[in-house]
Amino acid sequence: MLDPPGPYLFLSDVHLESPAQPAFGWLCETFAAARQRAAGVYILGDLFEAWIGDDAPGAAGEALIPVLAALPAAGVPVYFLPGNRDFLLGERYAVASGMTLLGGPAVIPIGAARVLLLHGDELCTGDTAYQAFRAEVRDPAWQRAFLARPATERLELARRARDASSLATTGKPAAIMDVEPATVAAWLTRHDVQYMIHGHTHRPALHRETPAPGVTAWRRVLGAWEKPAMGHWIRPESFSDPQTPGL
Ligand code: LP5
Ligand code: MN
Repeated sequence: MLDPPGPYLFLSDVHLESPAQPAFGWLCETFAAARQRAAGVYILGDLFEAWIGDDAPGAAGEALIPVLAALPAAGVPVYFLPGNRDFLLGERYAVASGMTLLGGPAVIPIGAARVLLLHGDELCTGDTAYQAFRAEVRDPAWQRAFLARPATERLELARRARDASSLATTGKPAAIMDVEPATVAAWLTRHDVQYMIHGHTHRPALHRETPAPGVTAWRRVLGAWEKPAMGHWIRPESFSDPQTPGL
């Protein structure tokens, strides 16, 4: 008889910028475990602290290529969807590292369930200043113009954007930087899913949602890798019991 499929690994918000940072080592250990037993690895954005283009992956981006590529080489597919820090990660880096780009929010089947995956920033619609910034930098024309600049300039712009963001976020109420309940409900309903997994807010939790009267759904929020972390593992068979959230 065939072995049941192994668990899926979900992670986000590692915020890599140097191979010397502790999170780089934790990620290598996690991927070594995933190589042995995962059915698939899903990276839900902000793998990197700031991605300015595939031509300038930086020390962490370079060092991670063989670590990522070892997974598909062992038969474990790796999927990446973009965060607000690494939305410029493209096909060239994906090919070098063996990752499959999802491009944005995606619905995947796990066992008997349909699960909506997203970074989570798109759910923070109360943060209108951020949503305006997001709309600008996700515009293909803006991205072409940005990527045409020399890497040194892009690095400086990213540094200034990070500084501006740090300043802006210290002045924002915490509730504004969390997901908007009505937006969560709208996404669950639009994609007709009972399960959602995202990161971004750095507030790990499992939430029971009620997208419509009498309808229950589950929202798993992944944590950031600020302390030793192994990602979030899900066994596909955990969805078979209707009494458990699976996530
Ligand atoms: O990232 P984090 O956790 O600090 O805060 C996010 C939102 N901020 C961002 C901005 C990124 O941190 C910037 C780094 C991007 C790296 C990619 C490089 C390529 C792009 C270069 C761009 C020029 O995503 C923050 C949210 C918070 O999450 C919670 O959800 O609140 O949003 C903001 O802080 C946005 C501000 O409110 C408004 C815009 C400030 C940025 C202005 C850019 C200035 C550019 C300077 C160059 C002239
Ligand atoms: Mn984020």
